[in-house]
Amino acid sequence: MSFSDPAPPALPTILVVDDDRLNRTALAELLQEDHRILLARDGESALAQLEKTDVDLVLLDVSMPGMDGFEVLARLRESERTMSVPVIFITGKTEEAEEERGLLLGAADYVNKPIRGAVVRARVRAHLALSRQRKELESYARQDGLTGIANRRALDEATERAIAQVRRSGEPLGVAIFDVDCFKQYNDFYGHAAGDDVLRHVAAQLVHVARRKGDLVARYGGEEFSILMPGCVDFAPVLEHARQLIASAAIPHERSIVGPVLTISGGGVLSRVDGSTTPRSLFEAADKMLYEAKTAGRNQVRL
Ligand code: GH3
Ligand code: MG
Ligand code: MG
Ligand code: MG
Repeated sequence: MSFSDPAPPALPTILVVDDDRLNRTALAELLQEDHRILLARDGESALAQLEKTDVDLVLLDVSMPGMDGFEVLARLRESERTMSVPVIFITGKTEEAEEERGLLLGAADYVNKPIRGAVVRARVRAHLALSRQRKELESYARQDGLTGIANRRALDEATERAIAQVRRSGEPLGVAIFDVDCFKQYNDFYGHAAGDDVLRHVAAQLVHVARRKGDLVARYGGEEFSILMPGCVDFAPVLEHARQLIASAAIPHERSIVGPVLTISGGGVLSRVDGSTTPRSLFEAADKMLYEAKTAGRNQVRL
């Protein structure tokens, strides 16, 4: 394989939880050809593995010494990290009430022992496919269709999380809004499709300025973008860098009052959050600074 080949898609990871070694081995052998298999012999070690490893599906025994499978599932559903992982019970408990309980707890499926290998494989495949589709839909729901960056919903959620994070750490939180200057005239003169190209370009450039882990670049609204930088201590250069990147691309904009190239203005706040800080208060403060940048002549940033 040459270095330019794309990495092969990772095999889905399945955690097999059963106190009986023979059962674990049988399931592992059944699935190991096209899955990565992890093993756990009891509920406690299953939960520990799930906390530190990304698992795509769990095959879960019910009767085990210590924590039983029902309790393991209940615990999984309590943690944000694991609450959506599909769980299939594989169990000798064949009573209707037990199967009902497992499904009501949120199991994806309930399979009785002794297992029929081909059926287990098919069910595993079906639930992995469903789970993959759900993840894809979730990710589309947080993505802006035009530019591919985060959308407003993702930004709102990330801002809530960032506020909680910096409240714990005591670090500052940087929030900025950028707005394309004289964009209405751009659309009017160059056409809406060219305007769309500009928005894609601006999005792609902003991604370069806020790219530490934990940073987020989002489309805030029509021709407005936002960056979120928890733990940033020096925010002003970031804003200025964004402004320069767009201006130096020298995209012609004959009808701009700033022109003759396309520019953006930006407003930001770098704040210590307290109990009264909300996403709304942060964006209102950033918007106020943006307004100042606009009235002061555009193609500038204010913090
Ligand atoms: P200012 O410098 O004060 O920001 O002026 P402006 O013309 O940029 O501001 P205004 O809010 O009047 O116009 C924003 C324009 O952005 C109007 C709208 O048609 C355009 N717009 C919003 N969303 C999109 C989009 O998805 N694609 C395109 N091409 N244009 C969009
Ligand atoms: Mg057992
Ligand atoms: Mg605007
Ligand atoms: Mg504008």
